[in-house]
Amino acid sequence: MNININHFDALIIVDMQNDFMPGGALPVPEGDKIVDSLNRYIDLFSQKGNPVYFTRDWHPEDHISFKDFGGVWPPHCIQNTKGAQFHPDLKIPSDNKFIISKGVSRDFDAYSGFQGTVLDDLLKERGVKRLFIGGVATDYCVLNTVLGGLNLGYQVFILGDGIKGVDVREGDSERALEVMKNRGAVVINIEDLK
Ligand code: VGL
Ligand code: ZN
Repeated sequence: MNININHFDALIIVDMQNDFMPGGALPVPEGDKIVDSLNRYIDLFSQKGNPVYFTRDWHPEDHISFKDFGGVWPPHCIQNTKGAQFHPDLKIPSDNKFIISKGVSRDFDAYSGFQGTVLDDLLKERGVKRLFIGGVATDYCVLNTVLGGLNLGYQVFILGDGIKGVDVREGDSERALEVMKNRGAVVINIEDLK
């Protein structure tokens, strides 16, 4: 594939936070292994002046997705904790950067970066048409952010070399990829971008 990055393209990096990395509260196996690859995408987009959005899980300490409050997950990504910070090696650019917090109020959870956020408004304001999405977890927040983008009318590319899944059940990430591709998302690698 040969894709020219144009003015209407945006990069979206999903939930690359300490709690989702090995050693964190809700680790994605090898989640840290995609940092270098994501940094290459971040460099490419920021050099061209294209926007880079970083979504983050940003929960209150009594969030409904936590086991003690009726949910299924251990406590993770609690606002203003180290676990909620981005991986220290991720190259967060100083300009063309936007941080999108989700799952911020106690009674509402969001696996999609579009749910309860202004992401769609920010993208539409800029005239963005195509989204390039990577990060974690393939089978949760990447899946739902990709489907959200497709539903809102964006063309979506998945960073094949920049995603990792949890696989609570074996094969979840593979199945998530099939769902995304069936809905029209296209898997690319860094070599496909010009
Ligand atoms: C996520 C589980 C709970 C994710 C967020 O970012 O994929 N997974 N909260
Ligand atoms: Zn969460």
